[in-house]
Amino acid sequence: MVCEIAHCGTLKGKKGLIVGIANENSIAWGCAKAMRNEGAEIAVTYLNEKAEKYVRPLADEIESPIVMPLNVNNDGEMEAVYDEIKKKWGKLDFILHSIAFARMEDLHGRVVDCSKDGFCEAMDISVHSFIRMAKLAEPLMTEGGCMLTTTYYGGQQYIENYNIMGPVKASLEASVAYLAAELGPKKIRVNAISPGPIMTRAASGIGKFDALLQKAAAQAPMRELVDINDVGNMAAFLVSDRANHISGNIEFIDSGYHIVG
Ligand code: 0WD
Repeated sequence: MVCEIAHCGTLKGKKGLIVGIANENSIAWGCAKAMRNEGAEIAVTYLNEKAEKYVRPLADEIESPIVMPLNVNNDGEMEAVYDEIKKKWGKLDFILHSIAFARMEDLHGRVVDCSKDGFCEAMDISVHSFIRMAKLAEPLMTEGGCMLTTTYYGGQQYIENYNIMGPVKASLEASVAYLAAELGPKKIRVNAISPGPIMTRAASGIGKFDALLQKAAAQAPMRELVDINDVGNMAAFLVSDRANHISGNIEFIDSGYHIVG
């Protein structure tokens, strides 16, 4: 039983795929909980065998009927997930892409020093995987749908230590606009959520992340950090019919930091 608060089931009957739960601190987990609380059924993936032991108990908690491995680097794994969704559900209402990757030397180095291979790998895992997910979801979203990804303010302006992830997130945000334009006629909405800094495993790879957290807490208009439940509530709203004309947006959820940072 995951429901801690009374809910009105805004996602009752909806079926979604969430990619990017690594553990209970993941942004994707905050989204999964909030969406399940609103009545959605959720397919969950885990990166590999090592990750499975952290992800499977969480998937059980939200009664996920589909729990499968997905490393977007591995040919065929994404297709297998969508095949299973097609077989079990025959349709899909939403997807959440909440993954990113860059090699340590690129994450900690200057953009100007980034290798071609490192650049391509970061773009492939963090951006093109979203495009691939969208392509496979499109035919299953016969009654429209919503596609979400996760970005960061460092894609819009220079943020110290964000390094190669800045250009990567800029590309992800541009992809959101183009996918939204292309899929809009099929009533498929595409948006990105842009949270303020949250301590997660991926975040711990960013240099001086503590300083980023402190700065956000001190300077955001609301003087507060956001957490994965805040992001989850926003995501659950965006995939609901209540958001049915919201598309092509970068939705900040950062206590207002982006207007002062
Ligand atoms: O402050 C933050 N934490 C913010 C994160 C602020 C704004 C945006 N974001 C973004 C991240 O850039 C990312 O796109 O949110 C997304 C989710 O990140 P997260 O929740 O902060 O981090 P985490 O819990 O680590 O989940 C990301 C996961 C990976 O975890 P690990 O810890 O193993 O790096 O992305 C997955 C993996 O589970 N991932 C992959 N999944 C499939 N195939 C792959 C891959 N090749 N590589 C990483």
